[in-house]
Amino acid sequence: MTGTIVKAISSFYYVEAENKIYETKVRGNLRYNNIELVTGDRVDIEVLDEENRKGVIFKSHKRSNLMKRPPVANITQAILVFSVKSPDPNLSLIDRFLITAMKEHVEIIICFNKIDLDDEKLIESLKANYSAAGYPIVPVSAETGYNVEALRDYLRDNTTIVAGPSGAGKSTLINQLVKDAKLKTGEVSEKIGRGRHTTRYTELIKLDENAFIADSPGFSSIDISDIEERDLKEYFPEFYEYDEQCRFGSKCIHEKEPACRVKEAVEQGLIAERRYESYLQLLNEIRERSSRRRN
Ligand SMILES: Nc1nc2c(ncn2[C@@H]2O[C@H](COP(=O)(O)OP(=O)(O)OP(=O)(O)O)[C@@H](O)[C@H]2O)c(=O)[nH]1
Ligand SMILES: [Mg+2]
Ligand SMILES: [Zn+2]
Repeated sequence: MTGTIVKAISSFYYVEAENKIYETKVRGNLRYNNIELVTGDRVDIEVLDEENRKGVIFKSHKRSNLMKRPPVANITQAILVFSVKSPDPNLSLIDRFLITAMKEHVEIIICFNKIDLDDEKLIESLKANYSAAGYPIVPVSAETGYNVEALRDYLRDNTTIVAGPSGAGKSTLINQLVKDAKLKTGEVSEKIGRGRHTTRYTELIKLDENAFIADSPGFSSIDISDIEERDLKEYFPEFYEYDEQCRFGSKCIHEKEPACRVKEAVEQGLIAERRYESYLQLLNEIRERSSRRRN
């Protein structure tokens, strides 16, 4: 039988096949290949005990993509959840996540949660940062249910990972979207202003034959060291339309070059300054890392 790993806990893999969940382990020969199976992987299993739903994985299928943070394979879409406050959104972390998701050709929806707390209308400047980049932005309150329905259409025919920092409200949101999900949620610590890492595993929930949604553990950092300096600009879609117009054309990395149309667009307010600063910061980070590697 072919199935999908819906959850991985140490050496146990829970595999959904023919609408049943089997508890499986990986057969020895597969382990020698050194492939670490993750949630979302397609696998062939042999059922050892139908009554108790136990089996063994003897083959894993080729992946269409693999994300490291959160660890998940074969997804088509990510709903990136950050709260407008409590905890405050870390913009650099948003940008890093966008890069890693784009790299794996994952569709992205940015979801700003806890709108019910947003007395200062922080959402406006958050939206302004990302509107030129073209990602869909969906403000919601997972607590009150406000605008959660706007996400539902996106789920159709997709395998969606819900990702974001601890405490942003990922599990609360999925509980609103999926009637019997009953995922555990946890309070944000007042003292440190962060979530308590309530969700421990990336877990796929089957919505129908063609749609899955996955809850995932919160993350607080994302490594982008596998991106090359000259490729970084590809991950900032709001730069594309100006790229060719720089004096150095597509060779321009929009940093210190003269007659750079991207820098001009930033000055004209066509590209969010905050995003451009983030770009420069990541550029430096990539450089520092590669010079350290050389030494
Ligand atoms: N005010 C408000 N609180 C919310 C909202 N959504 C979630 N919360 C609260 O935020 C806290 C964290 O929610 P979780 O759903 O556990 O967050 P998570 O992103 O799953 O966190 P981890 O599993 O730790 O990664 C809980 O106390 C929720 O009740 C919201 O829209 N508004
Ligand atoms: Mg959670
Ligand atoms: Zn330029």
